[in-house]
Amino acid sequence: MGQLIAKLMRIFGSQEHKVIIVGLDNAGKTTILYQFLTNEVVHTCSTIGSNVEEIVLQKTHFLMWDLGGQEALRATWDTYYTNTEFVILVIDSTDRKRLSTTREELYKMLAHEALQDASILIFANKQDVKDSMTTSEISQFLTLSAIKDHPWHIQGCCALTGEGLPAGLQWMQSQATTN
Ligand code: G3D
Ligand code: MG
Repeated sequence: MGQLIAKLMRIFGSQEHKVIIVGLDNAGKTTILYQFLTNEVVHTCSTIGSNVEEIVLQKTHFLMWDLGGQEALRATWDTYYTNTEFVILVIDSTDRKRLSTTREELYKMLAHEALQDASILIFANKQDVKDSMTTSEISQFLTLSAIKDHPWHIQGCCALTGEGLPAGLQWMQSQATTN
């Protein structure tokens, strides 16, 4: 009965999917959140704590938590994991130096019990910048093809123009409706 109700709620689109937006500081997380929300560039300040907004795509409701990415704040990410269905990992594709830190954070999350059922969307952001890393370079560095226990998808994007963001959201929506 509970399952039937859950299914009906999904069909009628009233279920809210919890999403956390993570990534190192300056990756573009807050810019992405507000680009989703308003299709405009919002002036961002460094996020202390979190921003939360509801994004609706064709009756699918996502409650998105944008978490602070500075080192001290990363330690608090796991307090947001309960009931998270989607992790959006935002990467600054120009930041070659810190990609290994991102990889560590990614594998820590994948191993976390509370995220066992979460799907992972990786945004390779700042594709507008010349010489930024391509999605395939990032995929290789992060050895994404080895991730078998979570659905994942990598999408190049530019948060300033919004390019690539709808494709990422569409992937999330397809995951939300098939799960
Ligand atoms: P964060 O929330 O992950 O810490 P922000 O990151 O959203 O605050 O963005 C950090 C900086 O990167 C901002 O610049 C923002 O404008 C810039 N940025 C975000 N996305 C892109 C992108 O796709 N391309 C480029 N070129 N810049 C981007 P400022 O100068 O305000 O600090
Ligand atoms: Mg921020």
